[in-house]
Amino acid sequence: ATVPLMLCPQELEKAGLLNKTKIAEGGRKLRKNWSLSWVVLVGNSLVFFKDPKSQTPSSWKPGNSRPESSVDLRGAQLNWANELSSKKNVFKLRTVTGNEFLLQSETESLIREWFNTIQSVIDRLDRE
Ligand code: I3P
Repeated sequence: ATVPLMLCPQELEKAGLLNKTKIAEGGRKLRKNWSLSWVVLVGNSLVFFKDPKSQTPSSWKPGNSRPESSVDLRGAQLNWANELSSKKNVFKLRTVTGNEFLLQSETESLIREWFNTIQSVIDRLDRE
C-alpha cells in the first residue's frame, strides 16, 4: 500500500504488515475476523489499510490508499494478550472509546518492536 501524501507532513514512526482483528466496538464484544493489514503509525494515530494482496483486482487501483480505519492513541491501553487467542505474539490495543483490537505477527521480534513503539507514543501523549 502507498502511504498517502497527506500523512507525510506528520512524523511517520513505523509501517508494516500485521494480522489484525477488532474484538470490541464501544465496549461491545465483536466476533473475531482476522485479516492481514497494513499498519501505519503516524503522529498520534495507528492507521489501518487493507492488504493490497487481499483485494480483488477490480477493487485495487494504484493510489487507492484510503485507510480502512484509524485509531487515536491518546489515552489508549496496550497489553500483551496471548490468553485472548490461539495465535502467538498477540497484543491488545484498547482506545478510550472502548474499541479493542488484537494485533499479531508470527515474528516475535517484529511484534515486540510494534508493542514498544506504540507504547512510547501512548506514553508521550500521556505526558502532554
Ligand atoms: C474463530 C476463528 C478465530 C479464532 C476464534 C474463533 O472462529 O477461528 O481465528 O480466534 O477463537 O472463534 P470463526 O471463524 O468461526 O469465527 P484465534 O485465531 O485468535 O484463536 P475464539 O472464539 O477463541 O476467540
